[in-house]
Amino acid sequence: MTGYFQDIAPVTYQGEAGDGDLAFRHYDPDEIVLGKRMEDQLRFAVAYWHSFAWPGGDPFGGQTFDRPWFGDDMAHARMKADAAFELFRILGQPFFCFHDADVRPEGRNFAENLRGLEEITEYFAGKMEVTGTRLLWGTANLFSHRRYMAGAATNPDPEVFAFAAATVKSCMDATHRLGGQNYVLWGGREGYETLLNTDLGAELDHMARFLSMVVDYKHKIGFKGTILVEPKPQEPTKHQYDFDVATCYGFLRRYGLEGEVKLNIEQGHAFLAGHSFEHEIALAAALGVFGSIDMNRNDLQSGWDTDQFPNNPGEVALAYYHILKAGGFDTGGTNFDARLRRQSLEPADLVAAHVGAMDVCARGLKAAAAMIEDGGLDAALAERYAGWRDPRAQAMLGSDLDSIARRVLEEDINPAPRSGRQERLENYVNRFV
Ligand code: XUL
Ligand code: CO
Repeated sequence: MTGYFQDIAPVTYQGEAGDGDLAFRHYDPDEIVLGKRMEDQLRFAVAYWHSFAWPGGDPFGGQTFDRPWFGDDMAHARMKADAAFELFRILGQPFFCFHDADVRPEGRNFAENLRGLEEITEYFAGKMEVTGTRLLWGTANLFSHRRYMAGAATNPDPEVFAFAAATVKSCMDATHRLGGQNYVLWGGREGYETLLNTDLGAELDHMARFLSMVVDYKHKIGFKGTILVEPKPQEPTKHQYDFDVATCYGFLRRYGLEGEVKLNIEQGHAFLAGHSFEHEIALAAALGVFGSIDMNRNDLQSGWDTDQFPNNPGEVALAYYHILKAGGFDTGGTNFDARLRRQSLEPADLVAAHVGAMDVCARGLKAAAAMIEDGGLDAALAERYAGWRDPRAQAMLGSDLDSIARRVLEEDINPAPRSGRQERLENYVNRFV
């Protein structure tokens, strides 16, 4: 116990009439939503990365947060873990996530990093056993240290590739040891700044070999979780190879990995790629590679990755609508890869950020479930595509341009445009959120 959160009591569900500052008004873990407990539909995870490791800097100023666990040794790493598990107890969310660099001190070489990671892994294992908090995913930070400034798997220096491979092996071992449900790879610096110094084709081949080795190692150690790649179009590098869902899928297909790797889709990254979050989810589901989500949005005006906690029920409702339509989460879940505003200094701010986000997601999930139960969007789709249920339309898909052209002439096919009814559908959605 660090006592960091002092007298903040575990947050409870109080319903919409609840007047507590730190209370759930929509997130009731036991409420049944489409046949499953809400907790099991949403599968919330708290991310170590922003909630405990982020110092509160921006491009114009450094650290604003003054956490007692900021310090680069094992004693501070354990204190950080104590505070993290204290927050997990207050929130009662089922999962957490971490990067290796968030949880152990930065060693002088790989051996020191490994020792720190192994030590904290055992410390986590003890705490997880007592508290019941589980690991949604583990990952390696292959982007913060200066050795990775020109990439990890795509670095022109093979020694960086080797260091990164050893690091990922150690993080997969830790994730496996802790019963992680997934292992994530976000290629923070797998991309380039200028083609003047970049062999793009070689870098893509190296990245694919790296990912294939990850898949091979998963099978070798008997890790049953899902390997997830996280798309992001730019930031930190100008051109990132994992641009969006479509790009990642093309990459996986090209290298024969589409049956082994799924995607962790982040709302803010979808915005950066010029897509809506639900587009990315629906596309991944349609391609059979939907895995998990990072539910943190960007500021729509600032145009960069602000990693805000979600605060718009309408947006998250459409995301969960597509997740539920795709059958819900399997090994994935809802991770808050989100940071506070840098002025939010009080321990209660960190609790409030998660409470609000969990409630926004719960509200969105309930709205999505209600839309599914009502069936209005399904009915509208069925009507819009009704023509394709005609056997002649189906037969056309198996024919050829010659025969289609002949039929258009013979039957004088002359289609009349029909309304897309977008406003009416938007109004329909707003009735549920
Ligand atoms: C960075 C980001 C990462 C990944 C894991 O934009 O989203 O935190 O989620 O490395
Ligand atoms: Co993320």
